[in-house]
Amino acid sequence: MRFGQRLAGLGATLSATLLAGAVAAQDAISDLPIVGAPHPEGIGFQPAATVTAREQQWLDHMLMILCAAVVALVMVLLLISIVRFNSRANPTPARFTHNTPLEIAWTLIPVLILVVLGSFSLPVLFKQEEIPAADVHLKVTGNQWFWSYEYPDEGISFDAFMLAREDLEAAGYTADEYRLAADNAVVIPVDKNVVVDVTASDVIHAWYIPAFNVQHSAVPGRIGQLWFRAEKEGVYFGQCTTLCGKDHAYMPITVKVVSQQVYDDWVAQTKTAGLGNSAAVRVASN
Ligand SMILES: [Cu+2]
Repeated sequence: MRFGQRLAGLGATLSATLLAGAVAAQDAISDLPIVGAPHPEGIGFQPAATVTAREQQWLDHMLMILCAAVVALVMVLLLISIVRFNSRANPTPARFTHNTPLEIAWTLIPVLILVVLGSFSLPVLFKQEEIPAADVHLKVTGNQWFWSYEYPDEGISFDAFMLAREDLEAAGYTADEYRLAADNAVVIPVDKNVVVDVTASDVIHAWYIPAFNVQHSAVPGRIGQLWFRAEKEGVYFGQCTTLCGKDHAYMPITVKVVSQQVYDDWVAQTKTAGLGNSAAVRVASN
């Protein structure tokens, strides 16, 4: 009897500790700031949250400057031609057909521009394509119209459906995050290499997180790979970016980047308790 009581007491203490740990992990996950989200009337990139995103954004800005310079040069040459060589200003036009130095110049300068473009863009492209050793391995499957996630090394799997408007507040989101927030978020540790296998179960989808600048088609029967290393804790939103049917706009992606400790707690908690889905959303989605 006494032993039984002790055992019961020990069990209660253990479950209270586990519960407290689970609640702490849940609080740490739901208190994160929203970092990667679109803004009304925003036209630029979301703040880069990975090295590859920063490099790609830098490349984009550099290319914009280069393109603007080329456009400006062509416009100036056009204007000079219009003003100086119109029929009134220049009634007897020159009749030569070749100018060797000029032809060499307009061949070499574009070649030089292309070499500059290639020398900057190829390393960025290769860095994105060379998949490093994974600290966390994630498998993503696109479905009509929700995402399934699997952490093969941890034995965790769950589905993620879009949160209905009325469920946003309870899940820690505001009305602005409607169609961005999913009922279950992908949780990953900060400053760790996350390697993602991307596939689909029915039609082609695409997994895209703007702040990480990662995007990959999810093709049934094929596995694509991408990787990222998020530098800042917070919530990041993404979307399916391949038109995949009538509810394509209603399968958002929510990624939560947390500390290693919170991630470990989340893994332990999810392994034992699992993750459910919002029933209302599931019915609405099907
Ligand atoms: Cu889609």
